[in-house]
Amino acid sequence: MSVYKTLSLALLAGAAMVTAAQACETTLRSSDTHPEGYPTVAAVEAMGKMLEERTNGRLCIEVFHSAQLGEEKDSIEQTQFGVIDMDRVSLGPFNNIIEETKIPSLPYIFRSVDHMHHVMDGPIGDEILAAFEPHDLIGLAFYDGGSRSFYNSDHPIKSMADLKGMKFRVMQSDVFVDMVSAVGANATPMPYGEVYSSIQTGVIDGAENNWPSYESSGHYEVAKYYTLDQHLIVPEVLVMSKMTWDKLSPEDQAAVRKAAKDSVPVMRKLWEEREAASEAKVRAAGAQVITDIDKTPFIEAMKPVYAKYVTSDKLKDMVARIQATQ
Ligand code: GTR
Repeated sequence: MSVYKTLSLALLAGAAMVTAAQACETTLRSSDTHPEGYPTVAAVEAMGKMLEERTNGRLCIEVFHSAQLGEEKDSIEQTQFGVIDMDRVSLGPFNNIIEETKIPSLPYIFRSVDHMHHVMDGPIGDEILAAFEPHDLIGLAFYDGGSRSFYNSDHPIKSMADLKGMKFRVMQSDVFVDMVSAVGANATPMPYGEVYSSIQTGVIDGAENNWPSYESSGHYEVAKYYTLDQHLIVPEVLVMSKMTWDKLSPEDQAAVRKAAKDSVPVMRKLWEEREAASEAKVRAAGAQVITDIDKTPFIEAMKPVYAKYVTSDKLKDMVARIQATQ
């Protein structure tokens, strides 16, 4: 192909991109801590495509992945202030702000991922989404975060006793600090982006997360002992800034809500595939996975966390309804 032809093709492609971008009247900026291709990032991109089509280009979404707009705690504040339009975050970093989010963040509250889906897809999920509004955020949809387990750089954890005195990074939430103390270890809350180097330099012994995060963050390279104790099944959430929301017409608000809900099955499918792929990748890279772990001592030891955080009648009722959900 001649240089001239290559150049003109490139110019044409550029022109097409400009037209596509210009076709969007409003581009919503959405934050995510994960890299391109991660299920949460891909799901919000899929939502953006649906929204663009359904609003005839009135609304588009641009996902800023890899924490380009900041770590989760900061991105939440920026979203409350309307600097960021949308944010895809774990429920964990909301725990210290919105009390309802503490309940699905309790250790072993869900019996399985299916149980979590039944709860979060129903009225309890709706109540939790509604709890965001007084905090200048609109709760749009829940995504999957699988189950989280402990991993570390030092030795295989085969029972609770092996955790004693170790230092684990947790998300910035008091619930998780107490959860780790309850099993005899020490918790260090810190942003996700600091975990790799903190393990590498020995500031902490390890952290806890699901397969896709353990893999995509590269933490398995510096902490190869992964124990499948599955202490948390914390859903993830997609929120919009109330300031952005209030600028949208009722019609566009409905379109945003619907596209967010419609992105959930897309996300779940991507999640299932990624969980399997991530597990296979870390195992092939030499991660030592301890699967035959008795969870009962962990469940028992973590019970005081419920006593500390489930104090009001409202929260007690929510826990009881979750436990009664099949
Ligand atoms: C991941 C989650 C992120 C973030 C991260 C963390 O599983 O998808 O939103 O919360 O964990 O541990 O900070």
